[in-house]
Amino acid sequence: EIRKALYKVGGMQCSACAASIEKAVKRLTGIQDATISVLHNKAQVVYHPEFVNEELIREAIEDAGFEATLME
Ligand code: 9UX
Repeated sequence: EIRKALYKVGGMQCSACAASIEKAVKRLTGIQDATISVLHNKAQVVYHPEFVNEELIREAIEDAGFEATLME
């Protein structure tokens, strides 16, 4: 099973910001893909719910230094 989570992300200013979020999220077990858009202030994450959940992903983005709000 895979699920998708979309987050509004605050605090990104450059592509290095997006790269650091992608790295932080992909470090979690159960992440299939993470696509970060500086332009749209969004993070789209595809994950396996047996291993990880929306809140753990949100916390990983926050721990990387950004504001994250689950959208859907
Ligand atoms: Mo550069 Mo993006 O310091 O924060 S990584 S603006």
